Amino acid sequence: MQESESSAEPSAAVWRCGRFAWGPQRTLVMGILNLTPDSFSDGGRYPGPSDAVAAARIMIDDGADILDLGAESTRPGAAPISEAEELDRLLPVLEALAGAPVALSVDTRRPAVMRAALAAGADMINDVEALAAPGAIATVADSGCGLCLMHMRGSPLTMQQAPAYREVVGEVAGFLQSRLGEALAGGIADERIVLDPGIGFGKDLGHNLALLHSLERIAALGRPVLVGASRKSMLGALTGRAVDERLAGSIAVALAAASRGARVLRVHDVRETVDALRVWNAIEAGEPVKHD
Ligand code: HH2
Repeated sequence: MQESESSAEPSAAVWRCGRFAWGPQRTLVMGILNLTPDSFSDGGRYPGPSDAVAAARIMIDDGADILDLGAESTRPGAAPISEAEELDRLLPVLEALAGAPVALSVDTRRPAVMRAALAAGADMINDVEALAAPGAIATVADSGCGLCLMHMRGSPLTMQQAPAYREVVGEVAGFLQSRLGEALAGGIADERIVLDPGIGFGKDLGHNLALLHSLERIAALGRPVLVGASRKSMLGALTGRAVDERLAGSIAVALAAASRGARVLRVHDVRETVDALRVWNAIEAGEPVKHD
């Protein structure tokens, strides 16, 4: 296991993720690698596995800590694909990247895909359904993989149809606490888990802003928090910019999230986010921060 940071941390502060373990000293960057024809921002960008692997290598050079491979779009309105199709898109790329010097995460909701991904060398499972599928918890329990439990209201097909909450932060925190409890009861060590409020998953602009504003309440659940807001429609609503013009907005939300305790940022623009975090981290520390 590569200990990227000091192992003298209290255990609640450590996040164990397959071959890696990180303390809270610096915010981690997760680069998005969508192997889909229809993702909202980068769908269809990589015609074949070798194109995706080349893009992954660039993100690694740019300073990503984690790569998140997604073979099924979960954008609002996206229809599910078959398990065979998901595996066909995912495995050639994952196998080509096995052993890479970054954690390899797989964004999936299906236990069979989780199992195949772990066998092919994945360090992490990122599940937008927080391991709700029957058998999902048992599938990952015995591995040492990192796990992201995310909040979503409804399914990608329907989630943006008038989402409503009484008090969005409390409800999202309550959901994540309950899924964390289920995972622990299923034999998963808490130090493997990160929690994600699920920006844009069954939330309108007000809900997303409330969650980001009060991110500390999610962090108060005691696990590292992951935030994925890169290029999302909330940034379009705030700036009027098209998807491919949301870099500045994405950096702003990344730094705001980091300043409120996010430990992992899921982003399309790795190089720019890493640069922004290096500057922000150094100012927070009052001195340059070592980057390994
Ligand atoms: N957002 C997307 C997909 N997976 N996983 C986590 N943990 N958090 C997120 O916010 C999140 C996620 C949607 O973004 P993207 O992958 O860019 O698009 P698509 O779902 O269309 O592939």
